[in-house]
Amino acid sequence: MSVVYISLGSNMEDRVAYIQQAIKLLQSSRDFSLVRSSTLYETEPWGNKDQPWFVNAVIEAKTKFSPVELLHHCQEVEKNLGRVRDGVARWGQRCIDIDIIFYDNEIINLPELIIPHKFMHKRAFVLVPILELIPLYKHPVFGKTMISLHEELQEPEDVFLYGTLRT
Ligand code: PH2
Ligand code: MG
Ligand code: MG
Repeated sequence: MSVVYISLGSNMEDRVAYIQQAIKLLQSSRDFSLVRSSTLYETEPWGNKDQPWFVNAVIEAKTKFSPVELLHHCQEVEKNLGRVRDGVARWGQRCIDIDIIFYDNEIINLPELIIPHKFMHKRAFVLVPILELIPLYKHPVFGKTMISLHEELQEPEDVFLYGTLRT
């Protein structure tokens, strides 16, 4: 079994419901079990500011999936939730984003999958929730704890406590 950290985010419709639903669907596989989750945060958009604010959380899970299998599992859940149910198929629209942040201490550089997540160390919306779970864990590439990476953020986007998950 491997220990993984996964970031979830939504900025459409009922954001919390999408995150709850995503966690439920992730757990529908025998090869994936939730260990614990961070609280929920309401977060200013990072990158393109011209979009609604997000709700974000990070979960810790145990899995038998390989990294690429886990990616496919996450993508399958995104696909299941990403469908706009208004009669018109709009496959491109996404209301949930599920990103693998860490997979054990592995460093993976495949065209389809980069672990640790390429931008996690720049994002308050990932670092703040992950601080609740593994403050002293050292980033496998940079060798710095989550606390130091968070302290080093230059102009962090706003992140506010929003509530707790039902798991
Ligand atoms: N996801 C992005 C880009 N920007 N900003 C916030 N606050 N939360 C996100 O989940 C997020 C983002 C691309 O995946
Ligand atoms: Mg993302
Ligand atoms: Mg993604």
